[in-house]
Amino acid sequence: MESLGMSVSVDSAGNLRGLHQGLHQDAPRLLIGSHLDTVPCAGAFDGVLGVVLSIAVVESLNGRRLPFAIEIVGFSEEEGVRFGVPFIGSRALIGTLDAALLEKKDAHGRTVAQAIRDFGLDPSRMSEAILKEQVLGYLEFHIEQGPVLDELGLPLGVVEAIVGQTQARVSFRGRANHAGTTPMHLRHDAVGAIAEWILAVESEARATPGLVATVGQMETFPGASNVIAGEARASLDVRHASDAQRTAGVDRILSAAKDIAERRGLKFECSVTEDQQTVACDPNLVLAVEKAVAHAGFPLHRMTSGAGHDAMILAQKVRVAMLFLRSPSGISHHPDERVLPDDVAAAVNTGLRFLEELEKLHA
Ligand code: HGY
Ligand code: MN
Ligand code: MN
Repeated sequence: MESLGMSVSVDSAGNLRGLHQGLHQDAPRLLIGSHLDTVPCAGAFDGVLGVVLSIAVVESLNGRRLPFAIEIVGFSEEEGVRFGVPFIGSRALIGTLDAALLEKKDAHGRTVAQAIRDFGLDPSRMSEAILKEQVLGYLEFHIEQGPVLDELGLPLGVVEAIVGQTQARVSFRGRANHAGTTPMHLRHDAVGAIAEWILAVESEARATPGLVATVGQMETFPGASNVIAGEARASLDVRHASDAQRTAGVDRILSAAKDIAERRGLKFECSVTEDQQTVACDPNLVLAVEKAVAHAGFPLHRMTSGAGHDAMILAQKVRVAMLFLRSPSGISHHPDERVLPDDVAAAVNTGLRFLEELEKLHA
């Protein structure tokens, strides 16, 4: 970004921020970008493609100034893998990265604030990360991460809404005991209970159209092969385009857990770490993205995002829209995640057309 003459900084949340000045000092600004982090054993495109693609869009301006500034943001810690809470970087821009979140601990007991200091940044200056200028909106470039565009044979998708999500941590606590001497009818086996519950999670989701529910992480304690597990902990990720359907699904899944724990003589606990509503993209911004796709010569397809994005958080303060790129074979959060170079070129071209659309509106 510096080689493009952009001023670049890293804010107190670790977000990478590059500014391409507008024609006037106090020009409003357009935000574009995505996140820099990803998940374990991931592919090479979730998040960071959107940041690099944004830089390519600014590069294709060849230094031209517009009636608005362009700020490229590479968000830190969108996935929530380390601290169990997603969207940490983007919360800093809207001023909700609060003291409670800074005290969240990772698996090694290090807090968000300590991780920020370890990175050489100062969490006490977090307020400087908050958006203060007049913002025209935020356009996020991102791979679809699902099969829709690939099955339709389309390079690009225009996102209308991003589905809401519930993230939670659950634990089943029974009684550890000797694996060899404890008869089956005297056991309060935490792994047996959580295994039964995980199957109930899957059958609930299968039975509810549009509901997806995932247990991606699980730990058992004490974790020895000849000890009946006294405790089992797991993550829960539930999503649905309708907030009412999502919360009803979560309620059914959690009451199934309570029934299983009661019947097996265990204690069940749950703490919800994220309850993110479904977010609608701004209709006018979506229209501008659609015009840009059409002017760039590509077919139009509106869609909903099953994946969560920083745009959900920015939407609390500014207008947002997203442009999706096709995910060949619909794979993501996996080393086989791919993009097609022609689709990347289509997205850069569309990004440029989008700037021209905004230029017409703000000349
Ligand atoms: O989990 C998600 O939807 C995104 O990858 N953070
Ligand atoms: Mn992701
Ligand atoms: Mn992502």
